[in-house]
Amino acid sequence: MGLSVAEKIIESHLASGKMVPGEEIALRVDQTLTQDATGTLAYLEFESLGIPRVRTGFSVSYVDHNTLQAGFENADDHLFLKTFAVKYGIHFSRPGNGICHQVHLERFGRPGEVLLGSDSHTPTAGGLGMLGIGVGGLEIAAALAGRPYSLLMPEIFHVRLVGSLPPWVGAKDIILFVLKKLSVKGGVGRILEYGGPGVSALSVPERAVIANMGAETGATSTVFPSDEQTAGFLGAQKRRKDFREVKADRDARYAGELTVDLSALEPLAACPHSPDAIRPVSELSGVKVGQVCIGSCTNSSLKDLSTVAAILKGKRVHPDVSLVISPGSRQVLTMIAKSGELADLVAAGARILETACGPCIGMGQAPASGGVSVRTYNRNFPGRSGTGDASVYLVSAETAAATALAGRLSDPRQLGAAPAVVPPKYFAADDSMVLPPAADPASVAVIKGPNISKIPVFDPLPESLGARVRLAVGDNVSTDAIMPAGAKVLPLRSNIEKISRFVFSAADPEFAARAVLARDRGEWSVILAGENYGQGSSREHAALAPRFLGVRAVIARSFARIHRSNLINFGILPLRLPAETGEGVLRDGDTLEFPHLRRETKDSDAVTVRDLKRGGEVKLLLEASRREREILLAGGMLNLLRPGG
Ligand code: MIC
Ligand code: SF4
Repeated sequence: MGLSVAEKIIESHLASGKMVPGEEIALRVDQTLTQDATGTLAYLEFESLGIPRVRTGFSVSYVDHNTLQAGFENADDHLFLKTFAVKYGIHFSRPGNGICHQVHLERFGRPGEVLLGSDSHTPTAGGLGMLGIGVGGLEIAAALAGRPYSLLMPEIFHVRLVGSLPPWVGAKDIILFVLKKLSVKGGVGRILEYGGPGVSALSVPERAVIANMGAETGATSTVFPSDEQTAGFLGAQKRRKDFREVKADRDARYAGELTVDLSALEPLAACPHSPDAIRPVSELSGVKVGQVCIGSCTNSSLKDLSTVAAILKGKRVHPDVSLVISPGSRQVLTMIAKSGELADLVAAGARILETACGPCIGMGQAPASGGVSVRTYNRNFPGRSGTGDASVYLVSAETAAATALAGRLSDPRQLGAAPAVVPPKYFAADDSMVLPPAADPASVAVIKGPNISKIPVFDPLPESLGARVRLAVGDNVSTDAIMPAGAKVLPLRSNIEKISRFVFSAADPEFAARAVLARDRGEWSVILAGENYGQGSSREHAALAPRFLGVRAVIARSFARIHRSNLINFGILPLRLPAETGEGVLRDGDTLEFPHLRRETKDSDAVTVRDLKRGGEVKLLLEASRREREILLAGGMLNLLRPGG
């Protein structure tokens, strides 16, 4: 039987297991990437393993999230990351070099290989025919230690593209359409593999837009074939030698299929507050807009910015709109500077930001109170922009530019003939902002500022547990809601005690204080949730900080993939409430007992919980592999990985 692109990559990296959907497999990892907001923890975790040098083929530590440096914390983190990287054998991409996913696509990704990244948008590399998987920092630490990465074999789901994109309709509109069809949980347990006759016309940066935002469907990854487009892109990046063709066999079989007729697509927008709340832009033209943001790892390539520059050239941004643009990489910024497009953007009234994540993660440019912000980004969860009551719409670069001119959400098709943007023969390839590992590691001292604290050590799972439901939340709770980011909280990423004070702060400002008081009395906490708990970011802080506060279990209807693994890795039980158990059987404030917790975690699919006040017993589902059960019993992965663990 023929194989798909994803299966070919998986088969050639299989360290253990069988390629049967749902079975646990382990993959050899070729490359890793981290960014600063998750990287400090990943490297502190790796450090605690006592291994002198990383064992991966190629690893990069990027700095792109925390570049505001409003206090000493971020600069200290950067210094730690730099000294750590060069000492332990990791490349260091300096702040200013660009957003990890954009730079990795341009400079380091390789078709047919496996990339593990401590950021949920690592699948961006799928635009090159690479299998990129977003994971928590602990998984990176384990990969750096030379361990294969374990996951459940996903189903391979085919997204078949037919026809060709009409003028003014971009790659972003394709993925917004897919999100409309699949929803924010439709990709869970799947790899989305793109194929069909419509693929060949899409350039690598366009494919990367689609692969990037596949993360919003909950998919494990997204892959495109590696073909003539890939060869052309790598050639233009002056690294044709990295090209390898990876195509699906003609008789490849898929677990499911969605056909998208590109010719029938129109400009789309994800409306507040979810990436799957999709509507045609043409129906939203009444919406007045105060801010337009162009950039992020989704739409900040040279193609995107050249398109925006062509649209804005000789025109002025609407007087009620603040237009901010962050180029995705130093390469992109250099090229638009040389071509004069940067001058066109500035002349039109754009505010140019650093090549970094910036407003996408709430690092500056929070919208006005009750404001409407239109962004080319990938997430519009409530509060993520830094303004609790702002409304954020996600659109293509074309729609964003048209909107910046009109002052209201605007269908770019009204602008007349679409600009023709020709890809460059060669990109301005320059890796001088990427520091290689030190030739003499012993001469490098790792520098840790005062905000960089030790990773807390947690106890193993007890025989039985008394706990209270400390918070009840609804469906699709994102990691932004559990552990907010933004300019105030991000600088605390290297200090678990300090950052834990912000856990669930938007839903319940008193949550952390109550949980700590209870923890210190010896009473554990449980979170009660609905479907798709923990969607979004890979930040393991959303598991580690609650665990620090005394959360020992989350009871939900279902979990997002990366967050579920993060919970297990920090010793928090992800327990599912069976479908037949009605609402209200467990409630906020309930006093619970797990009488056989350790025994059941060891080898049972059901975990018993009793409600001590109202009476009654529920069997919760624990669907975990043997490896995951061992981690839970040990009280977290670090207890197993540490020397003597
Ligand atoms: C995000 O987009 O939410 C982030 C910030 O890039 C995160 C990582 C983080 O929280 O540091 C992600 O997507 O994994
Ligand atoms: Fe950065 Fe935003 Fe991309 Fe996350 S989604 S990596 S914050 S640009």
